[in-house]
Amino acid sequence: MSKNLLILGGTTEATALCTHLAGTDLRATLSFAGRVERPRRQPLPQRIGGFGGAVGLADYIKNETITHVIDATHPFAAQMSNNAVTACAQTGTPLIALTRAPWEPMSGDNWIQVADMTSAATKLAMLPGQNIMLAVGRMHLGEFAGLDQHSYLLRLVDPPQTPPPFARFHAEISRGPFTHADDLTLMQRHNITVVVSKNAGGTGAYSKISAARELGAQVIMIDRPEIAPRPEVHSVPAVMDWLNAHPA
Ligand code: 3Y8
Ligand code: NAP
Repeated sequence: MSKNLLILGGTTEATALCTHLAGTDLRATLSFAGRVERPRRQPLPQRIGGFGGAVGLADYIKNETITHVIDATHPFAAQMSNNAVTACAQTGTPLIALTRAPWEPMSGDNWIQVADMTSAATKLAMLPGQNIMLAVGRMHLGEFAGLDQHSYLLRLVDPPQTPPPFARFHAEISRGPFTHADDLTLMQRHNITVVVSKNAGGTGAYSKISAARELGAQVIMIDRPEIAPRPEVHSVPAVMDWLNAHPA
């Protein structure tokens, strides 16, 4: 039977994999959650929207005769990744995760590492008024509501449908990947003193971290959530080697 791949996407690495696969004769479908208004066009057939939990994903795998699943989602997309582990175990489908290593603090960095979004908000609550770059996306702004001693620079993929829960904020509407020079200019313009960031890893979001180092700003770095064990690789060639070692 010929291979029929399902790629769980939404990251720079997923885009690189899709671009590579488009140049092969492998059949592949890219899947997005449908979180943003206009996901970046990719050179593969794509589907948008949830599957309906691990059960729905297992049904999709069976109905579409998927032979391999490649989880190239973001390290904070823990629910999707855990569902993929469950559904692939239930259906006996080979699964590989294409991930990127967490960022590590470097000399000159001023990081406070916290376990999760709630702990990041607790840290902010203890600080006197700061100019905060809150670059954790739209879905978690509510966890920082009420900390109005601060002013906020919010970076969002789409314009917010409801006003963000802050007294003083500026919403920067832009999607990455971002560059060091642009983030340095943006953060200087807003006199940023603290950056709140997920430990996303990879290159697409690192620019705010390197810019913070240059500006001497503090970074509240949020550790990744736990994900069930699965085989992981960090590059497109390693995914291709894995596919060659796992015939349909
Ligand atoms: C919908 C699909 C590519 C992929 C690009 C990467 C890099 C740029 C940096 C900051 C941090 C943040 C956020 C971020 C980055 C890449 C990558 C990455 C962070 C798109 C995309 C989708 C999403 C969903 C979106 C979340 C949000 C998170 C913004 C496409 C652009 C903050 C994560 O409005 C919302 O609901 C946004 C939701 C999940 C986190 C959150 O909780 O709000 N990503 N981002 C995917 C889907 O529907 O399945 O349009 O390309 C993809 C990318 N975002 O191909 O070049 O690889 O990480 N995405 C974080 O890391 O903290 C921005 O501003 O510095
Ligand atoms: P999540 O919390 O792990 O997933 C919540 C639900 O969204 C999943 O159970 C699934 O719904 C659906 N879903 C998530 N990713 C999907 C995909 N690629 N294809 C189809 N359905 C998907 O995920 P998230 O953190 O909201 O991330 C959503 C998407 O944005 C992912 O593609 C991720 O790669 C991308 N992204 C996320 C971040 C981040 O910071 N979280 C950053 C950059 C990109 P069902 O249960 O109904 O199947």
